[in-house]
Amino acid sequence: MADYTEMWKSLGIDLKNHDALLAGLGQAYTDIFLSQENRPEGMKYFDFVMSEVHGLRIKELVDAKAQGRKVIGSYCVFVPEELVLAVDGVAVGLCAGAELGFEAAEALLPRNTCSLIKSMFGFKLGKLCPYVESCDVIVGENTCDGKKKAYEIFRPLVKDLYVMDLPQTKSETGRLVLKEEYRKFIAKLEKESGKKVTVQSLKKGIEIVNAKRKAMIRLATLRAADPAPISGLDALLINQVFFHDDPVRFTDSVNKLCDELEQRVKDHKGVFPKGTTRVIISGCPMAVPNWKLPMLIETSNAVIVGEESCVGERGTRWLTEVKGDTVEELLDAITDRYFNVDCAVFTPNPSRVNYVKEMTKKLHADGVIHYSLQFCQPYIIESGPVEKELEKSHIPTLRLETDYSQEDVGQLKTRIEAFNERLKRK
Ligand code: BJ8
Repeated sequence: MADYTEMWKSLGIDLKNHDALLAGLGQAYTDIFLSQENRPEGMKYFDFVMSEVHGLRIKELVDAKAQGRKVIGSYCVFVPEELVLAVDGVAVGLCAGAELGFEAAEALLPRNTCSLIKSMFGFKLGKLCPYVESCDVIVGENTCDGKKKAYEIFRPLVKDLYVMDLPQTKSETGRLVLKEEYRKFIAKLEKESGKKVTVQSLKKGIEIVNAKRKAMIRLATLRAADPAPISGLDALLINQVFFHDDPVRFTDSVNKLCDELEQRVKDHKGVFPKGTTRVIISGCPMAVPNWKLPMLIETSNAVIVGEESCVGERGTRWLTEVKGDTVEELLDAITDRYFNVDCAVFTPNPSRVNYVKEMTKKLHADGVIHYSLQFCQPYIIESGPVEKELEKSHIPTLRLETDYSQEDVGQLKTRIEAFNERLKRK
């Protein structure tokens, strides 16, 4: 990586802490990703992206800002990238996947707050994340109570926090709330960027994001093959990079990788031997560099073939229909698309478990590992009924609760291995 010290300094990054972060991240990446066998050649692009995740990509953001484009950060898949692109902005997902700066975070938040929220604070308070520091606007959303209340404390810490309200029911009123929130968000984006959302710019934004999602759907579909052509770890990584990378370049790279995976499937070539136990992960999103659970699963004689998560199919499986010739009609199409997202903050939320069942069938999975972050009420509470429903449908399910620490690695590994034994006897 080139020397980006001056760029990081200009963004106000704490260089000492940041150096330690990059060193830890680099080592973890080598140990977890580069040590895998039979990786597709196409993963080299994503290895490169990760090696430059705080370098080249940040330079691109800085350059975009110099050209007058606005960088909009978010923590949730309910924030439509289409709208950001329609004002020629750059959308970045802010990751919050590491146990960093937790001490500082716990001075502002209760200890029993989920790791994702603590990490969001930790990165900001520790001045560790050049993405956060590059944002002109950070968008929060009223989803779970944890995030909703945490944003009140987060507001004074950042330059411009814009909080979007979200419905909690899939009702006609709920859809109306979402549409009005997206309308207000357009107004905010237009004000910040000085650019108008037009039919043309919105259609272009929709097409770019749809192409990105189509590539991810193609990737997800290829994972139905046995042997699995790509590891769950690599597929998760691609889902994580989805939130940071330039969307057009990303789409191109995923499609190139899929060409290679198609050939692998034809040649019956995979990352694990044919017949390896296949699992799906369902639950909370896994942000970079939260790789603990997938690493434990895939080093326990099982392969992950799908993620029912916002960093996974819940975030990518729906396209926005390009229908309508007015901004209003396109806004309706965008609202319809996002209103499908079956986050556990919705009540009731039957489509989520139904989709887990569908995924299990189409990806030929042997079982489901339900992953909740500790103190995440929506997913922990929903995990009980999800497990019941899946087991009723003869889909073995393991419920795990964890955080970003490494303390429970041994215990998790034992439970995963016991679950794999159960799947083998199925
Ligand atoms: S649409 S899943 S990205 S809200 S883990 S902070 S829920 S206490 S992340 Fe999410 Fe949007 Fe929903 Fe998806 Fe709260 Fe749970 Fe923490 Fe969470």
